[in-house]
Amino acid sequence: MIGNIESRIRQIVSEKGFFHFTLIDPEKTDSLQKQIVGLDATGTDGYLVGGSTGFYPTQAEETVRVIKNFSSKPVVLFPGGLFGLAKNADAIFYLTLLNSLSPYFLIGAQAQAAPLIYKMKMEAIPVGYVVFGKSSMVSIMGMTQEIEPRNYKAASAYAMAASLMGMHAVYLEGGSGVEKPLPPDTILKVRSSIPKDVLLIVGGGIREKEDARSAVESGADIIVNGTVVEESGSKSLAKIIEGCGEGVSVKRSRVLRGCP
Ligand code: 1GP
Repeated sequence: MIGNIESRIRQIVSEKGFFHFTLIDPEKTDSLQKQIVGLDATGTDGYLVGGSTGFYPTQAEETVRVIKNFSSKPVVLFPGGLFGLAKNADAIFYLTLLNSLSPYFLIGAQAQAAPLIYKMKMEAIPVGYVVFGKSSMVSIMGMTQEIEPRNYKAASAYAMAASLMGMHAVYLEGGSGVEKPLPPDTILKVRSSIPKDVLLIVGGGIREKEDARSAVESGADIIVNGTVVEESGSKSLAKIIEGCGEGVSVKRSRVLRGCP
C-alpha cells in the first residue's frame, strides 16, 4: 500500500523528474530554525531526520518539531536504530540494511520497532538499504559486507532482491561524508536491473552540482544531501538542486528510448 507521503514523493518525481531530501542529523542541530528557513528556500523537497550513531530519544522528536515549525515539506525518519523514532514525523523509511551481516539490522530492529510504528499510526515506506564501502559510520555500525562502489553486479542483486520482496524503494548509500559519490555507472546499472516503479534513492558524498546531475542522469529518483549542508550551508545546496534539475532531460530521454 502506498501512503500519502510516498504518493506525494512519487508525484514530485514524475512531475519534476527528481525529489530532493535534506538530511538533518539530530546530533548536529545548532541554529536549526535559521537553517531550515534557508534550506527551504533552496528548493529541497523534504527532510530526512536521522543518523547512524545514537542520540537521546527526545532529540529526534525535537528536531522534527523545529523543522515542522518552519517548513511545510514532508519530514521522514531515517533511523539508525530505535533511538531514531519520533511520533511527530510524517513517515518513516522502514529500512532493511540488505548487505548487513547482522540479523539485527536485517529483521531485529524492524521487529522491535513495528509495534511502535503501528501504535503511532505512522506511514512506513519499505526501503532496501544498500551500503557501499567499509569505512563510513553506517557500514561500521550496520556491520555490512563490503560492496565496492564499482561492483554494480552485487548492488544490482541486492536491489533486485529488494524489489522481489516488495520494497517500494532502493537506497544506494555511498556513506555520509565520503570523499567521492557513487560512480554514475553503478547507479545506471542498478536502475536498469529493477522495475521503474521502484524508487531509486542515492546519497553519500554528493558535494558538487555535477555529482547530482550525473546521479539523476543515471536514473536516481531521489537525491539525499547531509554533509554539504553541514559544511557549507544552503548556497551549496541550491547549486546541487540545480544540478539535479539539469540531469532530468537525459534521464527522461533514456526512458523514452526504452533504455534503462
Ligand atoms: C547519508 O546518504 C546520506 O546517509 C547523505 O550523505 O552526508 O555525504 O550528503 P552525505
